[in-house]
Amino acid sequence: MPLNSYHIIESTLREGEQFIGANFTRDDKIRIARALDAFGAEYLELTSPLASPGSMADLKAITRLGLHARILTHIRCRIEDAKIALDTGVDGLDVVIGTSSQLRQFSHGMSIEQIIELAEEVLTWIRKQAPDIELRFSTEDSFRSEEKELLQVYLAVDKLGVVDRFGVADTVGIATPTDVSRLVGTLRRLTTADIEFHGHNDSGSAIANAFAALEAGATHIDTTVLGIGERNGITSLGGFIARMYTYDREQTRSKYRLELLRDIELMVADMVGVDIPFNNPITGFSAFTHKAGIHAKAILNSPDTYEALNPADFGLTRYLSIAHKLTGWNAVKARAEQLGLQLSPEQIKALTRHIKALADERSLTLDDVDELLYHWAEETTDASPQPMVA
Ligand code: HCA
Ligand code: CU
Repeated sequence: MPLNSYHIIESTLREGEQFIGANFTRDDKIRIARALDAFGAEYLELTSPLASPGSMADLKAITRLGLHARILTHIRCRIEDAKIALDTGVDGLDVVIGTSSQLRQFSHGMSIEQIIELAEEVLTWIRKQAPDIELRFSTEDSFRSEEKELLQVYLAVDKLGVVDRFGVADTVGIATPTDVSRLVGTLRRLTTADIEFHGHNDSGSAIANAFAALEAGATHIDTTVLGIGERNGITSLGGFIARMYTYDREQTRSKYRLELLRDIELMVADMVGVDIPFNNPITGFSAFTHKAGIHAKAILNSPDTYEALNPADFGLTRYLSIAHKLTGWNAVKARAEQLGLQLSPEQIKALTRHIKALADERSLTLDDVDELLYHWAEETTDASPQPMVA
């Protein structure tokens, strides 16, 4: 099924600031904002100006950078918050209020009726003050809220005709793709505004859930670089991009500057004191390495046999690992060619057997294999080269 055209709401400067290791300076925030803008993120969401005086000053500074991306800030459903946020020069407000029984009981203490009343008052007030501002209304912990009550809230707000977008949030990361599909699909049928999905990754489903949201009619997806956020974070920008690229390569390549992804991740990882995970989509260190001989052979013939993503599109290169017992002679031959060495097919096959036998005894490095290749190539004039002990 064709997906709606969608937009990324990049929240590294809001949700990402809630990551335990994050303490962005003004300069950090400006570098992140510029990098994400260059990447092509359509929106940047920033921490509420009410969080601290520095947050307010940073927000104002970023609205003045003249970026392509629209600048949003995230506020509680309160007129006082909206008043202050509107003075910062942002393009849009993301208004949120908790609707689950947990949040109603332990956070703000309001009933559904009171939530509806407040939302109506605040959203109408904002729209009156700022007819052109982009206005989003979201419920926090949407997936642990009673569906009936949740719909009461969204339908009441939809009737006002003042919001551009509804948000749904899997605040504690428990939704399945089917849950997301159902809720987003229901909102799609019953309401008229765009739909944004914000999904936490506590059970590892954040990327799949974001995709399910798009399939069900969502138009905006929240991401952060490396998925950083509260606890273990939300849908990661890179993971989401990998998901969308494998769904529609050409569209993804034309929407975003994919070759910038790795540097953006390295920059943010450095700022928040983490490494890029080894199994990260696209940029994890093993994402484009191939090991088994069977894989290596096919990759040498045609990389897309075992690569759904072309590393070159991300400014990356693939790596064939050959120094191990699962190696194959095609891979060893390719390495010999890379080194400019002349070895007969028989020699390559014999050397491959030798590498496997050695690897059964101890772990090998590429240098070990290269040394063997050079040694065998030197002996190439001899009738029977003697295996060197590496
Ligand atoms: C939080 C709030 C939020 C808000 C999401 C949104 C969440 O708990 O810090 O406004 O769409 O996960 O519910 O990040
Ligand atoms: Cu969140």
